[in-house]
Amino acid sequence: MSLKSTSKYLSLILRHEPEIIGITLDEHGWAEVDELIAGVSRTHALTMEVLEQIVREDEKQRYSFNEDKTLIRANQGHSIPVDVELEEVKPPELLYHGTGQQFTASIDEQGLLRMSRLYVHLSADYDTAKKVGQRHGKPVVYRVRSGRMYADGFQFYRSVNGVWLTKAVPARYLEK
Ligand code: HQG
Repeated sequence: MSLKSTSKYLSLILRHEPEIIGITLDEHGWAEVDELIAGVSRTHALTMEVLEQIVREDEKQRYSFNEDKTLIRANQGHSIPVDVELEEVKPPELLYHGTGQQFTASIDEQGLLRMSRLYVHLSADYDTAKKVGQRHGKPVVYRVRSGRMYADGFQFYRSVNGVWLTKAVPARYLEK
């Protein structure tokens, strides 16, 4: 089993379905490291050393340990309602959102909705957004006029791994 597939499985557990290995997350999204390793290692080779390597080397820095490494959580991307203590910050003038061509008619009408996640996910750069879009098919990148949204009172958050989050983006702030 590759580290990548183990990491994907960790995302599923720590963002969406901890119950598949019989664990729960606390209100801040933390899982007990011991319980996580015990649950995951039933199907994926996982030791503390491997978990530390994943947290350290993950290309998007998706996970964090607490100080004494007894707890672990995903930094963003959740569908279950947890409060990962996101930092509310003033966004840059523009942010980017990549999606699949097939969603654009709906997005042009409704704006960006959070769908199954807690927030709409935005990127600081075009290339990252394009890669996110490719996950959904033929990629389309929207420019989000985040500076204007902020001036209009919308709140933005930046996760510790640098992903920008907001509750929704009305269509009037989008450009293709
Ligand atoms: C689309 C990955 C129709 C939205 C990435 C997206 C990201 C609409 C899809 C993170 C819509 C939801 C999140 C509307 C939005 N009508 N479709 N009104 N509004 N959509 O996977 O942003 O690798 O939940 O455009 O890198 O693709 O997992 O969100 O295409 O940061 O760490 O609905 O997940 O990170 O898809 O991806 P998702 P996303 P990881």
